[in-house]
Amino acid sequence: MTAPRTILHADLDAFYAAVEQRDDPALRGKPVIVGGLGPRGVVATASYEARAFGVRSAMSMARARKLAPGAVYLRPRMRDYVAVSRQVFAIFDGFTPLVEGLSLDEAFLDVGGSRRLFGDGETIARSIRQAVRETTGLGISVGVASNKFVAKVASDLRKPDGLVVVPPGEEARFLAPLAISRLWGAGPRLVERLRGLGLDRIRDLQALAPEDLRRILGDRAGGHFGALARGLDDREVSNQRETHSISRETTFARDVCDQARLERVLAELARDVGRRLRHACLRARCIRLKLRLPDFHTFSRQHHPARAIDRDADLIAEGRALLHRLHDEGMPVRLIGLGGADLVEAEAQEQLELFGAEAEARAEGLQDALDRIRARFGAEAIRPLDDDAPSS
Ligand code: TTP
Ligand code: MG
Repeated sequence: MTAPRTILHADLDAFYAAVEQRDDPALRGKPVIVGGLGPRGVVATASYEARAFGVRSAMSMARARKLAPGAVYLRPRMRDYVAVSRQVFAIFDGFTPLVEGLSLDEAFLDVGGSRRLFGDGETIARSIRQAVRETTGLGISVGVASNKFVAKVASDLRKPDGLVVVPPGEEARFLAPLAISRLWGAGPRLVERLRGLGLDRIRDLQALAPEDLRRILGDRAGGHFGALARGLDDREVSNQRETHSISRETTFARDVCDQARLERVLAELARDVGRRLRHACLRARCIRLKLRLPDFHTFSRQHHPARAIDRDADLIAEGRALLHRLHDEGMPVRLIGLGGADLVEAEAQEQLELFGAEAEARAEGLQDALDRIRARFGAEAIRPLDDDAPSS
């Protein structure tokens, strides 16, 4: 047996709002809500004081104003948040080369190789929390575990300013009392369905034989949730910044001829590619579409948009245009794939300021919100693409 890994998940507390409170002492201890202030604005985040009123990320500003009329409302200052994010990632980088950034304020770190230099997982977590506090003045919650999933649940459990360590071997016991919605990929529909069967806590899934869970959820989802419920997850921490292309493809159970359906699947793929690009703070200068026919002949076409892109809508539009160049209605397709290549660092904020348009800022904010919703509820993380169910 190989030695257990040591994985940290670190996530700043109420990130944008915390920066605002740090920079304006008058805001400390007060409900602060950061987001789009226009008529269709969305909450990016709320300080923990504002969360007490029920305000949450991705909620409409209109609703937030009803819940917390006395709160301080601010628009995001992305340039400052990006600067803080760089400081925090520089701290992470000081402890291990294996840092996988998930967004500006959140990363997985594999610190297994750092023990001789910096101590065990808990020691490193404490050092990181202290360094972040000293360097940026912000609180960061950290989970320490033998894998990514358990580390992520752990970092979230005692927020804000939490440190939760799950020793190797304790994963299942740690997860047992928690809600099934904590399982990566468990969306509201799945949670409802399981609740209908009297399954509410992770321990209820642990108590089922793996075959029974597969019978209930199907092979793929059953296997996935059965493993997660037991605290098993072998995904590796990968430094995504080294990626040269990001792509997704899917093979259909039965060949698909219908172009409308291909477009729908392509949109799902584009959204996934977009989410991964944005998480890695990258944009694609080249978009590639791949089609494989039933006889395994494989074709691809690529296009260089006028500027590097990372937004779902842009990726979908590029993918569609390529599909129309490559596919005639009625032509059977076995596999479809979409990828972004020729990747460049996003520097989204500089761009934002250059373009200066508020619409742009709002589009970015909304996109971020969508990513977060998916990251949390991740329905499509488990929805089989070849079933092609429309997302709503
Ligand atoms: P999160 O880490 O999800 O949230 P948070 O740091 O504000 O609060 P906590 O981690 O303590 O729960 O997201 C980090 C930042 O990303 C957040 O400060 C603002 C931005 N964001 C959005 O713009 N839209 C969203 O829907 C979410 C969830 C976050
Ligand atoms: Mg956070």
